[in-house]
Amino acid sequence: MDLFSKLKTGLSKTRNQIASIVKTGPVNEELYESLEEALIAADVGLDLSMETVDRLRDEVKQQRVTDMPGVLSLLKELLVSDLKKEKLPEDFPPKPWIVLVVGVNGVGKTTTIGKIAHELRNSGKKVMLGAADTFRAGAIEQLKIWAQRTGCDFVAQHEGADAASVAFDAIEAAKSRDVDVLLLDTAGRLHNKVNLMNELSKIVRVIKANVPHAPNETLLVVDATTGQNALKQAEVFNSIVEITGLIISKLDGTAKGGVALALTNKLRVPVRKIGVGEGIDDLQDFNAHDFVQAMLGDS
Ligand SMILES: Nc1nc2c(ncn2[C@@H]2O[C@H](COP(=O)(O)OP(=O)(O)O)[C@@H](O)[C@H]2O)c(=O)[nH]1
Ligand SMILES: [Mg+2]
Repeated sequence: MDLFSKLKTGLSKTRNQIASIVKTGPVNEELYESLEEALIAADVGLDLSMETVDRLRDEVKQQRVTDMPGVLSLLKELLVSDLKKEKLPEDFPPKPWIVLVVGVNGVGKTTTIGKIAHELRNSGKKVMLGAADTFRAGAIEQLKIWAQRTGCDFVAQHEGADAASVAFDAIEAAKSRDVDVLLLDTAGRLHNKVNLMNELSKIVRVIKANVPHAPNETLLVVDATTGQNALKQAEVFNSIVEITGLIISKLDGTAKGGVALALTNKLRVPVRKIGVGEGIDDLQDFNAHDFVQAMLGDS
């Protein structure tokens, strides 16, 4: 199955719901209510769903659209433009480019790092993985396997080591080995917010002190299957580190995609990538147009 098909499978529930609404008849208040319900059910969030449908209603009036396909294509345009609220990444950053990857345990950080490393290696970059999730030995080992699989340099200490000290080692090594991109894995123990905050802030301090232009990206990974819970996670992490981009993982395992809209709206940062499986190639660039198409379908 190609990647876009996987994404489409993940978003099929939302699409089917939209399709059945579209079949139900005339453009009237009931239609708007159904669309609002569908967006809420797709995890777009209550406020944003209402606001989106309000804007849709205005657009429909203004453009004098009277048919259902016209309404749907206006909705798609609105959603695509909402998903493009992006700050563009720096294209040619000075080396090493440091990407800090954060998120709650189990959302797919380490796997995503492996997939990104694979992409970067394919584009000819020299990549290093730093194991700043020192909480479990298993986490270090897991990242090491990804490093071997993708042909990346790897820097780690032992289980329980100071995460910021691992970051420091990795930065030093990245500089001396002329690495293009250093990807730093971190632990995400949300149940202990003070520890999490101390650990992540310290890592960021160490990065900034040693590479003034970094971190170039701080990516928050969220698991799409957690739905609106992802918003709470985003809020917590964004209060600790400045999130610059989002990765939505496990979109192959969910019927809902609206969380992408909800998160972009909340943090005002773009979705950079989406995860659509556990394999090395199961990472897609986020394309707002394709995403909305997969969510709403052709109906
Ligand atoms: N189906 C699916 N599984 C994923 C995806 N990304 C990660 N996983 C799985 O989620 C689990 C936790 O991933 P891991 O990278 O260890 O999460 P971490 O604790 O945040 O580092 C693993 O079993 C991964 O294979 C994805 O996009 N789709
Ligand atoms: Mg991990």
